[in-house]
Amino acid sequence: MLTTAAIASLLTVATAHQNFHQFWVDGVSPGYQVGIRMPPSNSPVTDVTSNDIVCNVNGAKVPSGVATVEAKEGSTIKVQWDQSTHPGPITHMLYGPVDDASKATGIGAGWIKIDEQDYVDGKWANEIMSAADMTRTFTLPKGLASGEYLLRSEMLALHAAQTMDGAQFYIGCAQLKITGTGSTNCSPKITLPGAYKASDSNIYIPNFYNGFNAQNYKAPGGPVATCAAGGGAGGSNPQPAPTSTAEPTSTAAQQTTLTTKASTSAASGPSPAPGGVALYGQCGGTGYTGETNCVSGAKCAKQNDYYSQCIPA
Ligand SMILES: [Cu+2]
Repeated sequence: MLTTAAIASLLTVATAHQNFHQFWVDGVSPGYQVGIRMPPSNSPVTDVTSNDIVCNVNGAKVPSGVATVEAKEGSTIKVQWDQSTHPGPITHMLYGPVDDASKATGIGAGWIKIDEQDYVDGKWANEIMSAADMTRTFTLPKGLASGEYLLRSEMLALHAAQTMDGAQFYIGCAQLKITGTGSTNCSPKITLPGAYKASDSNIYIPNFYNGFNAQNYKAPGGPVATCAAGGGAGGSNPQPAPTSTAEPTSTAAQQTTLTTKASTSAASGPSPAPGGVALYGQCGGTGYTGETNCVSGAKCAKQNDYYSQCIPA
């Protein structure tokens, strides 16, 4: 039986679909809907065996015509989605390296999970994101091989998961050009489509409104990857979470530093740096009013109309 509240939420959700619409790399965004393969609508994918499960409807159309945005291993990534009242997790996956992200469909093997947030302290990821302007922040793994990648952001909505094929997958893929120092082999690898089955216990949940315990819920796709070099996928994954803030491991310390840096620059905007903009910082683009000179050893390179970035000269 559905409770009155559950029925009310079913009635309101029809207008609550969502898209992944913007992201920031180390506090800098290429712009609204820039660098992302935007689907033709904000409707969900429900057939997990369809190619649409990879990068949403039309997401496998290549060349994509979408800008590829520079990042580096360990970069802090912040994604922003449209407002969502659908209960469920958010997951991030990476596919690559490939020569040209704009020509990669992402269909097949080669994905790894780098970030996941499920149900924490009585709140689903969408609620936690809602309290943070619909954003989720995580880091790219360390030790990645240089090259281009697809970054897949998935919000799985479970409000109709009590029905087979009722779970709703909202998906967006961004294109990244990542500068890395390694050739890290991360595992486990995920194949899309293929990794998800309609009957999986985290996709089809008959008792979702009747006794389901969300505490133990884990999003589809298996565990967050671990990487041979550099240790851990680098995601700010809260689950293995006997609070590690006090733990003096270098990984924890670095993640804290990165997160702090990102929120500082997001809050203060482009700051005029003495000697010029740091490597990989923004140095130009529509609407940009900050410093346009790069530090010595770097030059300002146009990514797209919205974003120029300091890259090694
Ligand atoms: Cu919806």
